[in-house]
Amino acid sequence: MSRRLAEGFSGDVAPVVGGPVTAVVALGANLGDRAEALAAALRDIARLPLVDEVHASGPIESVAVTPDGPDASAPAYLNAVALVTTRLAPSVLLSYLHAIEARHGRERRERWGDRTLDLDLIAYGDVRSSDPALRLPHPRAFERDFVLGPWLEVDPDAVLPGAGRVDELLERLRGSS
Ligand code: PH2
Ligand code: MG
Ligand code: MG
Repeated sequence: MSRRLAEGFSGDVAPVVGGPVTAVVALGANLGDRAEALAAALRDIARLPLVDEVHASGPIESVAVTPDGPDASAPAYLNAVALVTTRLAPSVLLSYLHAIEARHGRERRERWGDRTLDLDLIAYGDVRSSDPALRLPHPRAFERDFVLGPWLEVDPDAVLPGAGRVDELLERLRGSS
């Protein structure tokens, strides 16, 4: 039962006790065969237990964003977003995402460094959490066009919990750049 899955889960994220929830997962890669890494990750996510559906955007190419801003001299990213309908509790889904990253050769080295695969949990239904182990929604999603753009493609009415409609956030972001 989904209620049992949530046992032992600590933090202020509500565990899953009801039906499936739509989670938003951002995918990114800027090293190796980027398209294959994203496609393989989507296949892996679809095969997870308690995942019913995966609806992915097409891939987009984007300039690498570093702590110092966009860096056109770094390898470019391929990014995509997937809507994942699941009864996995958010912390469990996140653990699976980390396991998929590891299977695809991801090493956790420098923050925001180049990577073969990055899977970020952007939102989980309308849950909001300040737990440092899993902040929801993702605290930087609102300022990342490579997340908001593909998200809008798969859900034109998407809302980022606590921040507003994704189409409006994207418009504001593009207007300010
Ligand atoms: N991910 C990062 C850092 N910078 N830049 C782009 N364009 N796309 C990303 O997915 C990305 C990034 C850290 O997760
Ligand atoms: Mg990331
Ligand atoms: Mg990440």
